[in-house]
Amino acid sequence: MSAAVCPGSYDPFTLGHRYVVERTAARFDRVVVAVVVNPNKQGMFNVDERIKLIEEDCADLPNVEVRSWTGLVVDLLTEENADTMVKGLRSETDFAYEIPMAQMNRELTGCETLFMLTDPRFAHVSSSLVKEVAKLGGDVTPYLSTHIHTALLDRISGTRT
Ligand code: COD
Repeated sequence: MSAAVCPGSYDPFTLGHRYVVERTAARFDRVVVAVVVNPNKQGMFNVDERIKLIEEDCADLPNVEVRSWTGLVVDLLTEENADTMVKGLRSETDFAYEIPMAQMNRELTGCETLFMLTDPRFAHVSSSLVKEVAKLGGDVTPYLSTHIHTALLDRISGTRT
């Protein structure tokens, strides 16, 4: 059984992330979407909230599961019996950032990193840019599922505590 891990901060999960997960789910028997905890970074959504939002987003993908992880991502792959990590690529900047990590990860455990090119509609989309635009009153509906868009606006307006 083939298995892949899609790690990320997912604060929040965007349609760019969804595009990568959906395409990965079409190519692997099992996909683990891992919300990687960064103890030094306070997100807009806590880890449990992110997991719930992603689970709702991926409810139509039966071979996708969502969990949290703290530590080296390659150790998660070992725990999940997965030999492939999938990362989304938007630009050469992403690629340059990912190359040393992919090489280091392969040296650490032999884990393979597969790069999935994003759809041009999402090549400029990041969680941080979406949050910034939304905070300043811009329209981010093209980049988020409806329930995540609602959660984001509620959080910004303070109606979601
Ligand atoms: N379209 C397609 N892909 C996208 C888009 C988009 N619009 N936006 C983001 N992505 C990709 C990113 O390139 C990334 O692959 C993934 O989706 C997650 O994105 P983010 O923004 O949620 O998460 P990041 O970029 O903050 O990454 C968090 C990670 C935990 C994945 C990263 O920090 C990491 O790999 N850490 C490794 C920890 C570790 O094991 N360290 C040792 C390495 S050698």
